[in-house]
Amino acid sequence: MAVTLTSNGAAIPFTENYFGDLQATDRRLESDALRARYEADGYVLLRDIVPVEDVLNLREAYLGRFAPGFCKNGDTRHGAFGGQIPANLPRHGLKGHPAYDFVRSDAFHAFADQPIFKILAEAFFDGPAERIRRTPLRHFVPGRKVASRAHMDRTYIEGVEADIVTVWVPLGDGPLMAGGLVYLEGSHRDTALEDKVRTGAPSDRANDNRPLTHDLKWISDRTGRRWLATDYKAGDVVVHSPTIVHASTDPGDTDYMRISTDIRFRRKDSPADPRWATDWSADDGY
Ligand SMILES: O=C(O)CCC(=O)C(=O)O
Repeated sequence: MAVTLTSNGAAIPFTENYFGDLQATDRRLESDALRARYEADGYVLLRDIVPVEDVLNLREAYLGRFAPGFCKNGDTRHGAFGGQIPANLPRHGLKGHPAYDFVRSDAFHAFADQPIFKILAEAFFDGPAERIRRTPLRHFVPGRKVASRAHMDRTYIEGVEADIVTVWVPLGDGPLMAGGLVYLEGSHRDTALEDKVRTGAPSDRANDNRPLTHDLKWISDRTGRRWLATDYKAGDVVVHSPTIVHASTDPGDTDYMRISTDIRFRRKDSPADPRWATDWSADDGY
């Protein structure tokens, strides 16, 4: 039977017209070869690059900040949703929500500051990199039709495209059915893309014109491009360009919670966007 996915409630058939495979790159490649893949594809998926234990320790440390009952069977390391959201829990990432304090914790900063991410960024810049402090934590709870809308990072952060890179890190496994990140194939090279999609795009956010659309099928039809998807595993990372369009699907028939973070770098001698110089909160407006 054909599977239909949704993203923010908008349906997209899970067929080969709309989806292809996000291809992993061999992590043993030299920097030049990694850079060539990044330039050609707009992303590089590297499997097994962060020790799984480190990723699961961070997942557990974050989910351990929620009230008992939030995780199924109290298992904060696995992190299936237990079905109970505390009545007084603020919206994700606002002051008082665990994500707000967590991105300010030593454990989170130590994770983001581990050398491998900077080494990767420097390989893509072919020069020194500096980590950008504002580091969002994403957390999607099954049963809700809430996902990342189709967007490009360059809409949100100032800087020349070649001077910014995002390392997207799933904090745990990230099966597509739990709402993993998907990339619009070849969109980073499509200089006319915004012109094509800025007019007439369906939007579920009348007051925010930064996302391109929440309707992944519409943008695929409009651009003739497929979404590239994969089942991520703890330890994987995707390094992506600020010009590639990406989004996520709603959690499907699973109780596993998708949690991830976006660790960003800028070329060391490039101008810094001052709005990104402090820790993330969901209402900081960027
Ligand atoms: O993890 C996600 O769903 C999307 C994160 C993202 O694309 C972003 O922060 O730019």
